[in-house]
Formats: sequence, C-alpha cells, structure tokens
Amino acid sequence: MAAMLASGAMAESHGAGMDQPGQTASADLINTDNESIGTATLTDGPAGVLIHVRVEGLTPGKHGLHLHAVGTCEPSEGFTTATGHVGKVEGGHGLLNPAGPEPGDLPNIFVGEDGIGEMEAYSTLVDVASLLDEDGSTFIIHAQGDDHMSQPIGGAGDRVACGVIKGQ
Ligand SMILES: [Cu+2]
Repeated sequence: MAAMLASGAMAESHGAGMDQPGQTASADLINTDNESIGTATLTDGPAGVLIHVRVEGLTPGKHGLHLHAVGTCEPSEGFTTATGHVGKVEGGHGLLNPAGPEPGDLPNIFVGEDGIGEMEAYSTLVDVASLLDEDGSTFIIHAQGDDHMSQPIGGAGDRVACGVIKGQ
C-alpha cells in the first residue's frame, strides 16, 4: 500500500511542471499549389509532445520535417515566410549535431511509392503552448531528407509543404 501511494505521488508531481497538460494542436498541410495534402497533430504529454503526421502526394523517399518559427504558409513564396527553425541557433541544426539540436528539429518522414507518408514522433524540446506563441509556428516538409548534421537545414532543400499550427 505504501508503494502504491508513493508511485501515485510521483506521477502527480511529474505532471505538475506542465503549463497545460494534455493540450493539443493541429496543422492542415498544403503544398506549393495551395492544395491540402495532409494533417499534423500535436498532443502534450507529461514530459514532451507527441506528433503525428500524415501526408499524400509527395515524392517517394525521405523528407526533412521541422517546426518553423512563424505561423504563416505562403505557397507563392515557397513557404519562406515561415522563416527558420523554432529556436534556431547558428550552427545548431541537427539531431546528430554535437552543437544541436534546435528545438524545431524532428526526424524525417518517409513517403512510400504511393506518395503517402505517415509518422509518429516525440520531442521534449517543445510543447504545444510554446508553439502557439505570439507569431505562431508551422510544420514544414522539405523536398529531400535531413541528414541531421549539415547546416543550416541538413541538406533538405526546398520547402514542399507547410501547415500553420492551430490550438484546439
Ligand atoms: Cu525546415
């Protein structure tokens, strides 16, 4: 009985550090032709955020996926209005970079021969509240894979999809 009480108390104090435990957000992803190609969702856990992404109509293979710092998606501008990665630090990009990662860094999404890509990822570097800051945030999918090391974006190339993160 004592052990049960202790573990209950631990779970409670673990959750107490979160601003708003369980907060969720989502983003409708569009391509550079302004067509809807999928959805991303974020769900706060007690120590990080769980991310789910599903897209259609992308080229098969690996695509870099990042959280970018401004919540605007302008297809005619190649989604550059989303600016750089969340928490960008000069020289700090990459999950495998000894000087990194940046809080906006995420694993690649893999797209099959049918153009469909789906992934689940987890990050302790951001939470939903931090992404829903004053100027918002976006998901950006790049044309090529992110090598998690090269600067400034892991060699991932152009921005092929974008989604503004919206609270729920
Ligand atoms: Cu990016």
